Amino acid sequence: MELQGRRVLIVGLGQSGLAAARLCLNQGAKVIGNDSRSASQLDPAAQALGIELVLGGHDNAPFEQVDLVVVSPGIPPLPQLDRCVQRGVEVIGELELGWRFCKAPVLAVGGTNGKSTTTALLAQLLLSQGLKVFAGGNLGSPLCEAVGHDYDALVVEVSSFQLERAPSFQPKISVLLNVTDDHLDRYDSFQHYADAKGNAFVRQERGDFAIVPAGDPICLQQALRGHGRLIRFGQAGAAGVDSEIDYAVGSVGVIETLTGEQFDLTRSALHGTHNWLNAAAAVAAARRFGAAPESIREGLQVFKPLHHRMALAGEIAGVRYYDDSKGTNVGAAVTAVGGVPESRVVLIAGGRDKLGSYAPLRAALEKKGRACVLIGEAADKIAAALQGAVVLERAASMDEAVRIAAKLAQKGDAVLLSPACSSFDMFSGYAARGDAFVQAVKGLTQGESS
Ligand code: UMA
Repeated sequence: MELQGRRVLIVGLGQSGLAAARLCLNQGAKVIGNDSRSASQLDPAAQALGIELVLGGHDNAPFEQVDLVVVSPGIPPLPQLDRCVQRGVEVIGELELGWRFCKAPVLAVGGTNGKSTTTALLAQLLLSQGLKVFAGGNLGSPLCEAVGHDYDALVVEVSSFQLERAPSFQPKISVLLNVTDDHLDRYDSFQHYADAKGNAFVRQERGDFAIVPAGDPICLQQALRGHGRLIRFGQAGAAGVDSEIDYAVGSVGVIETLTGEQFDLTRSALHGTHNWLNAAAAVAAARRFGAAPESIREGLQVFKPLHHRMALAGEIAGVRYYDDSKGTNVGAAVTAVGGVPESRVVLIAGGRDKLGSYAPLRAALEKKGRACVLIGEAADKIAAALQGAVVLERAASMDEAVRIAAKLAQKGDAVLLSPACSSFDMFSGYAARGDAFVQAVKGLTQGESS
């Protein structure tokens, strides 16, 4: 792609927009930045780029007077973008821009839940093989930041938002872990959301690999939109699909069914069935990328889980407190409730609603819930869905939620922050929300010792 002298409009000047703008500047483009924020609210790094800025909204940006528009993943489907497409102005996402300039093969990891852990684990498995690896995408560093570096492999967490405008994206390996309700505030149907995720398969050719869970028709339907070779992972002994499984999760870890190679997970930091399935997907991807079994075994041993994903925040009076602030949708919260080793859970949930159904959470809490403390904008909607299933309480802050949860929990229980919602009504992001939870748990410890 030639950008020298071309006019490029970057929409959204957060992490993705900044990385895209820098890449375009390095390629000799004339870059214009646009953001709904005002100058005082904008990331100072955007001002430091020295590009023309159109701020405070999208109405005055020169959408149709440029050669290329690059949108950040968080930008909703603005009418201006449709008009650009109608008039022949190319509109692409930051992921697509990065892809066009990257030279190393891409391994993409998508799914509603588990994709960050799987991305980080897969990167570790390839690092243990001695490769120079970029790990990023939705995980944190935009793909555009990988351009110009001498990587052997680019392991990229891909979100549905990033895949919406990625028409030539062709990962060598594409993993889709699962698709459950999420982001229905952005998509008009579940199918549209699933289709966005499946865009990571569409351009794959015969030499590429499409890795999906065995017995999952939604993921399979997406994988079959491309021509990548199908590889399936799943629970050993799963009724009806056992014969399809290439990477099986057994009682001690992952087995490569074709060769009988075993990968022990019992001494790894990966806990819970869902994490073992994520590990099976990562092992499958690493093996298809040529990693040796010994490197994978070493990688599994040294891997450290990410923050805010079922991280133990403390144990007080026989109650364990888990921070799963990254549980930003109902499916994640359901998995977390089912995955905690304790038999009873006091769940802290709520935040900004994403318009999905909370019914699956009710079913999970009927089995294992002691109580649920609700926070944020979605509290009423969640309360309506959970009424009668467990004891319900409300809290106005994370501190208050943790104090109430501590009172409701009994010895041997878990208190779990897995909100099933995004955090933006009360926090700057899921990390800030998780940090607030950890601080509140620390506050309990101090209260106890004083
Ligand atoms: N903005 C506008 N107009 C709008 C909305 C936003 O101008 O209508 C501006 C904001 O003022 C801000 C900028 O856009 O200045 C933010 O852009 P962005 O929302 O795309 O966020 P980035 O900072 O670029 O971060 C993005 C991802 N964010 C989203 O997809 C919402 C990050 O994923 C990702 O880590 C980062 O790129 C690097 O690749 C976060 C996320 O929440 C973790 N992802 C969702 C998820 O995991 O569920 C998809």
